Amino acid sequence: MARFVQGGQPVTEQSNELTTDIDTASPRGIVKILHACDKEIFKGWKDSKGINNDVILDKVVKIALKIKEVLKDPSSGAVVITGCGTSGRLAFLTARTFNRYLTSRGKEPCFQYIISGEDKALFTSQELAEDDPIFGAQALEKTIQGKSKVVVIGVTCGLSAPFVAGQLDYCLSHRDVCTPVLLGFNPSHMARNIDIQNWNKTFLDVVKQMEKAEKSGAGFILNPVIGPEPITGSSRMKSGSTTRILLETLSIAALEDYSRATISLLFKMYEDVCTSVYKQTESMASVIQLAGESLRSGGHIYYLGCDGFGLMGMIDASECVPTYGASVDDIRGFVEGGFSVLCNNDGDISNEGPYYRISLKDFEKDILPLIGHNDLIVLIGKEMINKVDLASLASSQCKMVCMCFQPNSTLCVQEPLENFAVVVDLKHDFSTLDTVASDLAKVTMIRLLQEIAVKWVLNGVSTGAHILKGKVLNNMMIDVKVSNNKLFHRALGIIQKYSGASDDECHLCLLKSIYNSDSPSEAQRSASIEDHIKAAFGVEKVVPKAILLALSKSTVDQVRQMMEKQPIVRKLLMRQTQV
Ligand code: F1P
Repeated sequence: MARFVQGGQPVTEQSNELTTDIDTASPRGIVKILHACDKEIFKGWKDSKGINNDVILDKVVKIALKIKEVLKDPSSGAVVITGCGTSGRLAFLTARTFNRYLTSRGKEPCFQYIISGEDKALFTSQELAEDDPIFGAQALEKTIQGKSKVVVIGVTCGLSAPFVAGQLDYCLSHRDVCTPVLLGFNPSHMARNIDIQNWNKTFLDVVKQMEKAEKSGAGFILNPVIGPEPITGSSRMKSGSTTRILLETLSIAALEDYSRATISLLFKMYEDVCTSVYKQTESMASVIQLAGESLRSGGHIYYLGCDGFGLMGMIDASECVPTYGASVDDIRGFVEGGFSVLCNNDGDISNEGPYYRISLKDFEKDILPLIGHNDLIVLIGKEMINKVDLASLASSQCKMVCMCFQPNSTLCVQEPLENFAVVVDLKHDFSTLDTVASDLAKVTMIRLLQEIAVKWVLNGVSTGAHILKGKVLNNMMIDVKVSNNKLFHRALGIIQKYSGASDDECHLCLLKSIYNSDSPSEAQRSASIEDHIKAAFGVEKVVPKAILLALSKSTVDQVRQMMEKQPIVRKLLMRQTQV
């Protein structure tokens, strides 16, 4: 078995059998397939049982107890949630939600988040910072300075990020203060076992130490196996949703002292919301159709929302850059109030550049004058109707859709919605919460359940739109950005999958593509992965080019010309091979 292919792959990097034909499905078909895939979060995949099972419930109860101990004395403790990319963004969202929760109860906020690449990474991909364990440990040390009791939840969906490995390792050597929790979605033995630059351990080595710590209650590994992602390796999707569910459940269970039975009921509520979302098959499919048309015709998609809804939009948009090699302008999100409502570590960073201008006012100033008929506006929440300049939008002839939330199925939409091409009407009955939650917990939980509903819809929209744009082959995004160690190795796996070439040949073709050279120099060949990643920055279509090089034995220039004539990589590959 070749080194890079499926059999030896961790679950999060495998291809999901349910989605093999997602690239040729209709928008309606895409929604159905995504639902089948998301069901695995709750129902399990192969021999694994999903999240609502005894092993996971036991661990959630134990970790929640540790968090509760910290919450007893918030001034001397902290709950730190940390991660890279999507995982770091979800860490930020969770910390923000539960600090507000504590504040509204007159308590001191003590949730903290760390994201590799700092706050710029909340909105734009800064993946290289993910590969540095020492940086991770330093960021953690700074965050918990002066604290005497800390729970550190390190999120890395693939059990792979060196940044998080460094932090867990730090915790394991500061056990008097720190209780580490590793959150991810591979079985422990599938943790990444690849050398980490300037470090003497692999991620797997750290997991083994964590396993020992877990035996004495000094650490926890929370790693339900929920099956591969719908788009191979796209951990923003199922893994991201499950990260949200687990982080929120752990936090609310600690704050409200929930029993194991209540925690199980909360998981069931998330599952019910997932079902309600995908009941909107037709309207979701219509939005996907519009979104696909926009991207295909060079238009843009703009998500506009308040508070957590707006943030979900911004996060979904930012993920499309590394996932689909999209331009930052293709899909953007804006939130009412911008930085004034964010509560982020670095405050207002709008002066960092145009992509950090994130408020509705910024949208009206920077984007609205340029909106045209190819663009799609997605209002998240009916309240947005009164917050945007609908008249100007309507006169620009852009397409508009609105997502609404109905607390139960008996209410119907009253406001005039005739301006909208599609209304996604997310009906859900939250009354089960009455039996378990205090008033404050209920308000928070409803909002969180609505936010995850937004996540499912937007992930479907942006994924579907890129599929319709021709970015996905079978269920694989082949034009992946080679922007960190994990993605470098994923790139090698993709080149091998579609070319069938040997490990060495794939590696060489990747270097040829990165360095735009038929014979990379000795210095280039022997450079570190980090150097290759730096060199790949800004180089277009690195992986498709490498596949074609491996398949066709053409020169870099010839491949470049082929790609200029036929930009849709799928069609080019189909010419070379039967995929
Ligand atoms: C972290 C991450 C992903 C991102 C991309 C690169 O992954 O930044 O969020 O989408 O895949 O890696 P992980 O550490 O959570 O596995």
